[in-house]
Amino acid sequence: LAETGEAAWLRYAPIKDPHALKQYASLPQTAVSLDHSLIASSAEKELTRGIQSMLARTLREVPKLPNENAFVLGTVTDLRSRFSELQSGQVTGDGFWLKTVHHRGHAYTVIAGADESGILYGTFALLSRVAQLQDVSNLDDRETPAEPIRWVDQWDNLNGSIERGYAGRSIFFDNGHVRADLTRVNEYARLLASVGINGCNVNNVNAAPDVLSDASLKELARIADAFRPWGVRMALSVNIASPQTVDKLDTFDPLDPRVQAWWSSKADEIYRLIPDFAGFTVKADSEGQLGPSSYGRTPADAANVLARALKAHGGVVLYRAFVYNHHLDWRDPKADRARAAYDIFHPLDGKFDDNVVLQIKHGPIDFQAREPVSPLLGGLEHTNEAMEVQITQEYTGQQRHLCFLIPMWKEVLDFDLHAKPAPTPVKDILAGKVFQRPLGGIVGVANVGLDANWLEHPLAMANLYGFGRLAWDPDLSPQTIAEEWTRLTFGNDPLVVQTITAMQLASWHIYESYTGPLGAGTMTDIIGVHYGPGIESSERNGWGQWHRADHDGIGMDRTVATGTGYIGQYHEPVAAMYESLASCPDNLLLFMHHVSYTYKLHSGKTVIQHIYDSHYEGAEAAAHLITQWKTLQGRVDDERYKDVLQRLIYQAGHAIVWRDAICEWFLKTSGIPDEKGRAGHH
Ligand code: GCW
Repeated sequence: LAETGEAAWLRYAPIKDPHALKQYASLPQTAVSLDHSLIASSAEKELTRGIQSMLARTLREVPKLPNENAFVLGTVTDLRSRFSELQSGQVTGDGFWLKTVHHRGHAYTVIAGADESGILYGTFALLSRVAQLQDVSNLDDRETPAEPIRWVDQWDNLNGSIERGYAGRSIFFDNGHVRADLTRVNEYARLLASVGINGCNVNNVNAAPDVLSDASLKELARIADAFRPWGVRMALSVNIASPQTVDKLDTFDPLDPRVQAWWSSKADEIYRLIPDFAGFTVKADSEGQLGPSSYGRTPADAANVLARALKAHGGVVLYRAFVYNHHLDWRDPKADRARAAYDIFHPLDGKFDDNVVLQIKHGPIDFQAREPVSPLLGGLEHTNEAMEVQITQEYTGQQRHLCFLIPMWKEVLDFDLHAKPAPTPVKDILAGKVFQRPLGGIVGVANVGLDANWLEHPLAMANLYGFGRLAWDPDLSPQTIAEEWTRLTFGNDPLVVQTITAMQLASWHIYESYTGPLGAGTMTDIIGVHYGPGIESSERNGWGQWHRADHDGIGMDRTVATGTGYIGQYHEPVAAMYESLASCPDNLLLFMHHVSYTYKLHSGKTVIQHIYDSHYEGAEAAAHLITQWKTLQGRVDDERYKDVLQRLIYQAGHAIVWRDAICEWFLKTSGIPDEKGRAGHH
């Protein structure tokens, strides 16, 4: 398994380096878990498995604290009574404390969790350090996750297909049913747990109504069973019309008492089958899904009914703010899809119950290669928030192009929305620190599939890994995350670590350069697959992903002065920065303003010349990825070497297709030649 993709970053490759082996020789030979929960027992088994695989040593698992060096697993509360070293020091949430404790002449490597999950997370953290050849002989590390909601969503359909999934069929469903064999589901939960993810919504947000039928809930409970040993709680996407579609009520009006009673008894039924059920995700009044607007009710009315049904059981509702009119009038210069989430949800601030969380996409449109931070993230003071990001690369190359998204998410997490006079970066808002919210977090749409690599491209797994790491600790740097992932996935050879890290860190910028300029959006096919160049497809239709490029200029005027007014949804001084051409950053210029092709950027180039240059540079940089990868021949196993190589060759070719499609289109449309004479000469 170690060489195949299935193991992902949990390869636990045998450590051969003599110096490292010596360093670990003094690690205990014995392990004891003083906690007897299911999750702690997974932790103990994982520890044994990892040590066996990396150090070829079989741990003796004993029932009581032994009179010899040992790994000791337990909750902080339990272990405090035994080890005075753990008396002071706080660990909360699902956090852990790794500590080397000297007691009665023995050295104990203590893995203490704030709760059972913390024991498991601490175990994975310790094994990760060994895999990265770090010193673990004198530990004293306390970690607490930044936020309570660290979920992945899967857009899996019950027929086994996955909406915007690029790595094969569903690991959960086939042919209308939960699969008989859930081995991969168990493996997936283990991977998720290893980076601290504690929830997984398993079905498409475009939810099939019969998900909540009695028969399907019984099947779904098996998935929750497979998740449970890893502390991953299952959530479900629900269709707001379910009372009508599942049980033939003549209404799904959230304010109708019969509808409310229906949701409560449904919740009771779910918790009888799945005691640790996490909650519901709701996509309503969006892209054809029914919603409360059918009865003139608000999203808060709908969310609260579900929330009240789940509350006594400890469940939450993640209500998606991705609500917009996809039949906008493209002739109307004031129409603007980017405004929708804020316009709809800002007025409802304070109307949602405490176990409702608004799930807000990180940008105001839809996971483009470049977007500003959603102003709604800074526009709610009395509402819990979770930010939604997309691990599956819908608009960012569909796992056929390398695009490491951690730097993008990190920019968003660090962005100060100035929601208060003191700094209010998005990460603090999500953590509930800015407005003292009880809940909050981050949700990544993962869409792994049955493909052996989970995400198809071996290097794409860094996005899933990094998502979990950032959800746990948004202060980690993209560089650290890329290095960790590379060491765990490809080993500790310094050239391998350096090269893959450099490739990953450059990849988003490279992809952005050959696909879409200056914040105009990814110039892809908008109507169907969202793949490959499709410059005109975003225009003259109601989807609202317009760039408005014509003969004279390009860009959406979103200013308050002359445009759609979108910029007014930001607090000052963010609004002023975007409103003025003088201070608007180049990389978002065309998102915020409509300018002529000859407009001069801060960089000194004209917009049109920037379009030509960036696309040529991007395609060249994509070709350079191949050169970089080739330096690793013989240093990574052949199978993955060849696999990645052929994908990079494809990407470089497709980057040329993108470059030429975009440059030729702008050449024809603007009539302004490329001053370097390249565009139009292929
Ligand atoms: O990005 C768009 C996708 C849809 C998706 C929708 C959403 C699940 O193209 O496929 O539907 O967003 O997030 O709801």
